[in-house]
Amino acid sequence: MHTNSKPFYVTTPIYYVNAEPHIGHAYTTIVADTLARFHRLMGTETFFQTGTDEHGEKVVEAANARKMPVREYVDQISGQFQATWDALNISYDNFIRTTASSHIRVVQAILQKVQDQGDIYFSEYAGHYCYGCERFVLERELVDGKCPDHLVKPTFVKEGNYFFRMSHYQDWLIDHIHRHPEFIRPERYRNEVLSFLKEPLEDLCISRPKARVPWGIPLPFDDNYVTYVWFDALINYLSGLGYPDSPTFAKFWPGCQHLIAKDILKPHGIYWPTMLKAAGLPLYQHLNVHGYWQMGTGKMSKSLGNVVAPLDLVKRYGLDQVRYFFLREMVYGLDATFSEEALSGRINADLANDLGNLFSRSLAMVFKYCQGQVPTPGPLEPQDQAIQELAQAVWQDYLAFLPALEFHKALMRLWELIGESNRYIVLSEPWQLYKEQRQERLNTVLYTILEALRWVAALLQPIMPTSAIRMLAQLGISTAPAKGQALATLTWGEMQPGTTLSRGEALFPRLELQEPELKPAASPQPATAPGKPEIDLASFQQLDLRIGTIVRAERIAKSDKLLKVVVDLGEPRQVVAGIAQNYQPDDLIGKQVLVVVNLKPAKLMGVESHGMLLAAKSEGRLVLVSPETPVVPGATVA
Ligand code: ME8
Repeated sequence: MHTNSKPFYVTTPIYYVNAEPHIGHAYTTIVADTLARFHRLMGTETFFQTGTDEHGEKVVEAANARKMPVREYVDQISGQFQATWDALNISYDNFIRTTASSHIRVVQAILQKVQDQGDIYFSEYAGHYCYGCERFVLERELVDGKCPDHLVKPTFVKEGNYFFRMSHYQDWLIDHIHRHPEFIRPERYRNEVLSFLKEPLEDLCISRPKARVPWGIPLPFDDNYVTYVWFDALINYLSGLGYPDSPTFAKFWPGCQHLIAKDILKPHGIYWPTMLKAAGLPLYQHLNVHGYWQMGTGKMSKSLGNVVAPLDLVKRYGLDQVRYFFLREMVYGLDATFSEEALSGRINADLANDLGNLFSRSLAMVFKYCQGQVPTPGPLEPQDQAIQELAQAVWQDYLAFLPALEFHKALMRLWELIGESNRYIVLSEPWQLYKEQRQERLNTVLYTILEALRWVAALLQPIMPTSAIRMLAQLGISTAPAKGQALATLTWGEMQPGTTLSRGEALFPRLELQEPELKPAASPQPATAPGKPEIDLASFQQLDLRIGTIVRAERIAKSDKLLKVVVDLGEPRQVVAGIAQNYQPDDLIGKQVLVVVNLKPAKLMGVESHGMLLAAKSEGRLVLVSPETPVVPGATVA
């Protein structure tokens, strides 16, 4: 089968800490996460690195603008990136920061190596400097005299600096790209780099005078200068693996694949390979370049101030829903337009209708006709065989599309299996078979559907990890928490008859489209309770209410009212609840409670609270509100 034994190393760009994460960053990081999960599920040893780029003038400016010491500022924003990736279920193995001493050492070692072999020289330089790009830009790159990425006029700068003899490697690089057609992909970006290389390549200025830019890595051979931020940043891909001596470096570097958007094609497609060559190192395997998420017509970017924060989106639409949308909507390599309408449209059509309905109606039938157990199939008829064959063909294609970054195709193909399974149910009419007491035929049909669903769930694991594991669990497939179901060895017919299934909440609840905006009532309304005005439905719908299971509870020091509680809502969440006089911490473990999850975070007695537990007040006591029967943690309340 498609097992790929060469260890796989995937990287995202290390993001600048000059502003908070937005969905452009989230996209690249989710793609990397999908690839990492895919390769792990294929049985390939995998290393996934992301991180933050913390040197350079822009970062100093951003810290100054917030009146913060630079060190404190970079810690804060880097922490926000890391927390965002944790909340998005990003399974990175290493989060690298360029201010870490382990990285600084490697940058200096590489500079020294390149210097020793004569590829670095000192010279005066005058040119147009774009502070946004943090580099000298060429006249011909400007549009109307402005940098096309930052829409500002570059500044004329003249100073003595160190240069890397990049021009020396021009012919070698052109030859390498010709001989490795997939080195830079998709093809349009390979062509873009080749067309850039048709002009004579200039040497790269790799230093900044310390007097002007103190925040950087000192050159090992001249303490008056710091390293240009790109020469520093690109080396993260080596330092994160423990270059030069670590076995991790030896194992993973040959299978290195970078993910970037087209904004940083030149540093990755030209500077980086020539730097590696000069340092005597083998090149990365693939540079995988994607397009931009656009808002309306322009690129979403921090400098243009039109960004969407990933966590806001996830709070509103659900994590796996957003992950699905990103991968289904954008053709890797091309630009795509982001809108909440497109997102909610996909959620309702593809997830709630197609997949969610298929899953819930199938499970409902197994409960109704087979006591919730996987039935034993009888002899197969052609239409059963057709589903099995389709599943196998879809799987094969999926295994080819995913590593080729053709996520939209992989998902379209998978949705063919979902569509066909829905049609198969309609044509096979299980309800009729039940009425006619054709139990064996009914069993075969239901078994076929359950197997198809198992394949769908297994193949969705890299893209929608939480939902896929939840589906597999409901299908009675127990997977070790961090492992999931292997993809290389999927075999039809492995579901064991007699296995008990479990029903749960709708996987992907339908969204109410065009929610009316929350507006204050035009005229005063009769009060329903003292001090509480009547509210309209839209106001109520602003509340995000969920059921969660308490997994930890403890007293808060010096408080006789407050307990610190951790609730499992599909993900853990800490809430401070004023119920210490009515509940012992130990009695709460395993209890399901009603939680307001979109309450603004607050600090109570110095402890952070992200939500509120709801309790009835009755005769001076607080009684927690719980669902009538247990439900899946994270279930919404409507
Ligand atoms: O360039 N659409 O960091 P950065 C899609 N520190 N992806 C987008 C995007 C958009 N509208 N906006 C940003 C840097 N991205 C350097 C990298 S690497 C050695 C140093 C994503 O914070 C995309 O991956 O500006 C893009 O390449 C990256 O964020 C730029 O991040």
